[in-house]
Amino acid sequence: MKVLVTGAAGFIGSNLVHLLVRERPNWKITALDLLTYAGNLKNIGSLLEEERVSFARVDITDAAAIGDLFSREKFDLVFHLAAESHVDRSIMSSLEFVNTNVLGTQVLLDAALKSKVERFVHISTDEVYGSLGSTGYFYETTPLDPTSPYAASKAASDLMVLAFCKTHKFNASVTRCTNNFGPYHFPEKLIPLFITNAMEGKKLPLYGDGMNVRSWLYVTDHCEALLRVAERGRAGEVYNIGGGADAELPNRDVTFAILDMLGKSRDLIQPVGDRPAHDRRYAIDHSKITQELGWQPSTPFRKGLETTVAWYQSNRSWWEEIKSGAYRSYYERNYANRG
Ligand code: NAD
Ligand code: TDX
Repeated sequence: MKVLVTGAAGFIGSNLVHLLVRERPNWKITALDLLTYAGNLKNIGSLLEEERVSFARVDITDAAAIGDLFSREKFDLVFHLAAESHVDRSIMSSLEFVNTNVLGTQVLLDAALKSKVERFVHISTDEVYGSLGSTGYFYETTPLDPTSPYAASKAASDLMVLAFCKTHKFNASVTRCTNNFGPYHFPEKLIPLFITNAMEGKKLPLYGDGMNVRSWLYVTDHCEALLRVAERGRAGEVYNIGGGADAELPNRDVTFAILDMLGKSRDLIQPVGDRPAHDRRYAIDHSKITQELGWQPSTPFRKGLETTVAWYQSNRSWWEEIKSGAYRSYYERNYANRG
């Protein structure tokens, strides 16, 4: 089985490659990534020593390079994770989001169709559904109502995949997952940013009133779900993937949990100006994937958070290198005008 993982040096992509190497010993894996600011070859470095894992530095918007790769390798299965993924960056500038997330997906679909890829899994997000009030859930049938340029670009790419399923009888599924956390998470996102800032004794910039709710899923649980969808999911179907009831939490409570685990004072919390159009609450109904494919989240939120905190404690050089590099100028710009 020849498998392509796009975005393989990013957070979820690298965790997926680790899982596939562990759980599917006969698969030959091509890990593709452009290595943007968010991609880090160290995330999969040890795996590249295996003969059955190779790395390709390719831009998914480069139709010629993608076309060559697909016709040479004849992949059986594609997991498509490559994306611009950070909402705050999409608010500052959205062109790269449309390029990578929309055009890049279309380029992959064309190449996959032409080279007769048997199965394609498009990794999307619950953010395409927009924002919930204090009750209710997102279902696969919930209308798309994205509020950020990031979410809009993901929604567009989802629709392109589903259109290929209808028009070309292409064998793809779309997954929509809630917020992930775990090892190799780039420290611009809430959980890794707050863990590492707290470890450094820096302030934790909590947006707005801190009561926006996210549903958290430990990244390995997400990757297990993706494997099930790849092997047993149905063509043209959307599968929601989400955390357990214990994992639906306001940002303030997640922040308290991080500070408590690190033995740090709550005085480190700094309320700052809100994110524009900040979605109030995400909550996923994942009963479809549970009923059809037997998947459900298995890592309780607190246990996953303890593992994550421990990972950042024992991999200090991994995130210190990131935080001391080019990422610093983004950090200064994003938090400069929030008061
Ligand atoms: P990430 O930003 O950590 O990783 C994205 C990877 O894509 C990076 O390694 C980057 O170098 C690569 N990439 C970017 N542009 C590229 C291009 N033009 N060509 C090739 N590679 C390129 O993101 P993540 O958090 O790992 O998210 C992966 C996927 O999962 C995304 O599609 C995202 O929308 C989706 N998702 C993420 C979450 C979450 O909580 N992180 C939740 C649901 C869905
Ligand atoms: O400094 C911060 N302060 C803060 O209060 C940051 C970075 C975030 N927040 C809040 C905003 C959100 O309510 O924390 C919550 C989580 O924010 P992010 O980590 O930026 O994630 P979110 O915007 O929810 O999107 C994430 O989940 C869905 C991923 O980044 C997306 O790629 C995924 O699709």
